[in-house]
Amino acid sequence: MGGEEDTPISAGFFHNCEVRNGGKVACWGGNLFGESNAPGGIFVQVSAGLFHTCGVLSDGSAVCWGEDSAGQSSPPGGIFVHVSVGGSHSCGLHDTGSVECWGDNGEGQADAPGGFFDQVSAGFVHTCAVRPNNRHVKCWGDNSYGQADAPAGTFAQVSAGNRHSCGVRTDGSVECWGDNNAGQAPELTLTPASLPNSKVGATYSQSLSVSADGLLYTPPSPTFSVSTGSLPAGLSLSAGGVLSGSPSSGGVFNFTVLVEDANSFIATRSYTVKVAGPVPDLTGTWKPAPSQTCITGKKAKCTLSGTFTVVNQGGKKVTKAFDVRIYLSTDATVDAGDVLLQTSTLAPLKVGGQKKLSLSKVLAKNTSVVGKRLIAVVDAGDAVKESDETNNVIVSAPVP
Ligand SMILES: [Ca+2]
Ligand SMILES: [Ca+2]
Ligand SMILES: [Ca+2]
Repeated sequence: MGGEEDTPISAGFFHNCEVRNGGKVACWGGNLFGESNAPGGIFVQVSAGLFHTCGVLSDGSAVCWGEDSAGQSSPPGGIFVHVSVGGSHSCGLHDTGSVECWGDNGEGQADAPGGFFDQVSAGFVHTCAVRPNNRHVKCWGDNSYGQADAPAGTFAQVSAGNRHSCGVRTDGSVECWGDNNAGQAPELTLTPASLPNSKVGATYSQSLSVSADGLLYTPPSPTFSVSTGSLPAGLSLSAGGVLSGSPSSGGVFNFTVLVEDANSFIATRSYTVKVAGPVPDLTGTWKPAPSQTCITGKKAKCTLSGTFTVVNQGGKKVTKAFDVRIYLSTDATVDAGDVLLQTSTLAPLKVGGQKKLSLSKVLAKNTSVVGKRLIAVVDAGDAVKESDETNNVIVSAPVP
């Protein structure tokens, strides 16, 4: 059955036959009706079906064995180029170019049309053949699943199956028609349909998978690869379908993933992954360290001085206004007991940009700030998304 006529081995439903060196046919597997009891003789071709087998002898005559309840193993005379065996019927291509079928004709599967063919394939209850002049495929017999509705176009070869048919087009592509529910012509699908975006330095891990629309087909040993485009730098795709790594540069990356299974069925899908570029990172320094200067006499007073420099040490400019709050604290943490001395609103700050904040506070009489600290909170309220939010609280050394 099928398109096996050009190879020495023919796989039937339950048995297999092979033309061996010297033309002897050997069969193995099921033998319920004697379909594996190959006769002697020199064969040039053999075709195994459901419960019967036919072959072409070196003199061009057809010979069949196995079940013959519908006459499927009783070939007509004449010279054959090849034979093809189906469920309960058989067909042969004569050397004249005509196709002749025999056996069960309950669905018209043995009603070969007239005219010339150069290849014939008997399916379970239908038959397909190729016209030599225009390479058109003609099918006849059971069409319950559309298996006899051959598409238009030119074909090099056709193979009739159980409830479907497949043809090799003259451009080399394979097309199948009929019942697609048994997975004989699986359409593979790559999932997910899209991939999440990422940002520079983030950990990335996404698993791709492949499935088939055929209910009975599981793609064996699928192998994933990038067929066009390029992955974000820092990411790689494993053969098992895991896209992982850490993007090292920003940009928009378009690429196509191809998956191929052990039966050479393939699927592709195009993806776009955007990698956000570097972001701002605000921080700062207390330099020089805060100090207290006092004058004595009639106008005795003390002044607390400090200089804080805000810096954007990230890879992207700050475009939003942001607040810097400076507290006076008895310890090294910002908490409810601290005194807010100053709030400064700053914007913008380019990459590498700095802004110096000077603080000068006249202290109330009998107030001591010795041992206390100034704490700057950069981007208080978190107006700016930064690559590092942990360096936004900068504590000064204790005031001497
Ligand atoms: Ca920061
Ligand atoms: Ca505190
Ligand atoms: Ca922030």
